[in-house]
Formats: sequence, structure tokens, C-alpha cells
Amino acid sequence: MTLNSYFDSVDQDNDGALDKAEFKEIVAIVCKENGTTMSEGEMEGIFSLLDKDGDGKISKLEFMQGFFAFNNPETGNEDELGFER
Ligand SMILES: [Ca+2]
Ligand SMILES: [Ca+2]
Repeated sequence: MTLNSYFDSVDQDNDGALDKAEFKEIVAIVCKENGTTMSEGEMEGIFSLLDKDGDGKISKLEFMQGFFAFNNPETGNEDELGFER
């Protein structure tokens, strides 16, 4: 599954962005897969980290950037992560 279709499957109302409820659902699934748990506070922290423009939703772009940032912590620089390149 591509990240794009993953996003679409989680974006249940299809408005092109993840609101907090949709986001928490992803986190719950990911935690379950990894056998870990995450507190409400931690989820809020990650949400506001991903929601760069602070509109209370995570757009697809914000989601992609956040995903790559989390999966490539060593590279650090988001400009180097190759989104849509
Ligand atoms: Ca949505
Ligand atoms: Ca946003």
C-alpha cells in the first residue's frame, strides 16, 4: 500500500485532511501493530508537531512530510526527503 492510498483510507470523510479523531485512529493502529501504547498527551504532541500551519488538521502534505521525518530521523532536513520528486 502506498502512503497516498494509506492516507485516503484513513481520511474517512474524504476531505483531504486528517482531523484529530482520524489521526488518533491511525496512531492506535500503528501502536497496535508495534505492540506499544501512546498516551493522549503524546498523541496531542505529535498532532501539533505534524500540523505545521496549525489549522487543526493534518493535510496530506503535512502527513507525508511528518511520515518521512519520523522514518528518516538521521537525515533531519525535510528539504532533502524527496517529497514528489
Ligand atoms: Ca478527514
Ligand atoms: Ca495543517
